[in-house]
Amino acid sequence: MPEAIQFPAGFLWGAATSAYQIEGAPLADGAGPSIWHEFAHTPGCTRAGDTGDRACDHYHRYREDVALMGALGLNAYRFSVSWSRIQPDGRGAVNRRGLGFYDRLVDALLAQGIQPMLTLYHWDLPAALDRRGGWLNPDSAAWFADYARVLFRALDDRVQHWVTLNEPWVVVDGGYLQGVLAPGQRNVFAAPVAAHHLLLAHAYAVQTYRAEGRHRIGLVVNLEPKYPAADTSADLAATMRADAYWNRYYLDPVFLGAYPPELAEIFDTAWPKFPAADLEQIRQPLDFLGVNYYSRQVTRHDPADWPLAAARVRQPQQVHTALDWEVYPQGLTDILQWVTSRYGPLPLYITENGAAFYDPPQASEGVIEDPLRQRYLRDHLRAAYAAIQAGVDLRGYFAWSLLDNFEWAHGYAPRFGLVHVDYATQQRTPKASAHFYSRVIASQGAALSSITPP
Ligand code: IFM
Repeated sequence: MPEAIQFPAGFLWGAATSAYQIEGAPLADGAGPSIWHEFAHTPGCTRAGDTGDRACDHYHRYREDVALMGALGLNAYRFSVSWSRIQPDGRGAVNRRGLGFYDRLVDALLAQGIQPMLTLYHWDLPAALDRRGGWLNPDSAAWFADYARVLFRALDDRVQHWVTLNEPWVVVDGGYLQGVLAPGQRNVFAAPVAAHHLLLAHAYAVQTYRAEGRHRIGLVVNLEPKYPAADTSADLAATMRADAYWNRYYLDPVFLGAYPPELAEIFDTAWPKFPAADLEQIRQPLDFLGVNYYSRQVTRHDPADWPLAAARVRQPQQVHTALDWEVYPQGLTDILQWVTSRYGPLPLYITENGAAFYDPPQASEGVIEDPLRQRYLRDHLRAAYAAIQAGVDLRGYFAWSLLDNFEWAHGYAPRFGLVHVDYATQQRTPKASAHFYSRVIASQGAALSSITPP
């Protein structure tokens, strides 16, 4: 166990959410529908037909939620903006009432001493743009930059951390390759095109920010370290393919100006020839990188797996979350060190980390014990600290998530929140893990050495 933990001064202690997962009221005040509104309202797409229509009603209760963050001692909050609240048709006219919501949210955060980290795109593309092909349309990068400019002009006087895209890997894998997330396409020829346009959209937004903004902008990726199941050439090659697809697909173009060579092998005839000028453009210097970390993958060669021929080997001796994700804190240290060594020493944030567990029933009124989540938090924060000690320039940690919320195709069943939400009454109750996190924050991490969750 590490001793005398003390995170650096200025470290951001936050929690993260996203618009469609918590806001509710998706069509309020002139907003247009998003692809997630349409996907969730299509029978069979989400568990039990759950939708984000009400979610945590954060659109109406944001002041209460910000007060809760203040009470827990957070000094940062990562949230996303719903594009179709700002531009109901995805392009052109700006809806001032939609913008007003985020304007008030930012002011409320700053009044509590909480730094906003704003994500421009967390999966909820305006449905009107999907009608035009969505991320498959080469104009999508310019649409995104225009939308981003509206927000830079409105909020950069108060927002110091901007994120272009959240987890482009999930957007493409779930939305265009496997068809399990909006917009629900399952097309191996479409997926690499959508990925390329997302990367261009990211780059155009960064370029726009350099002209309009005066703070910091970065990208958020989900990373999952890959370890070979056995020291055989087949498993080692499978591990490299999985690593290329999950971890290097977006980072290599952004930082090195080239796609990983394994992608042409994985996509085979579906892999297009991309213009060299696009890759030059995608390589825009960033102010920081956000890493979302949940688990690792022990990988073996498996010809039945599509498209990687690389399967996950379950580790039965390990704790798994309610979504069956292996809990593996060491992977967080490993992946942060890997990013630093492969892409250079750049400021990093852990922009998401957390776990869905089945919380035990409330023992008494207002008390929700969640020992597994407390332990998860403790062990991952220790792993983050180990990365700092190993030389990683880690500037902050955002727990996923502040509130229990809409977990996409899984609906409301998995609960990731530090704060329990009773969806019938919308009552918020901080779980024991929230109180634990509070103590960690108040002691700048020192409590991680001494507090042992049950
Ligand atoms: O809920 C999601 C979030 O929207 C993106 N990252 C992973 C989380 C847990 O699945």
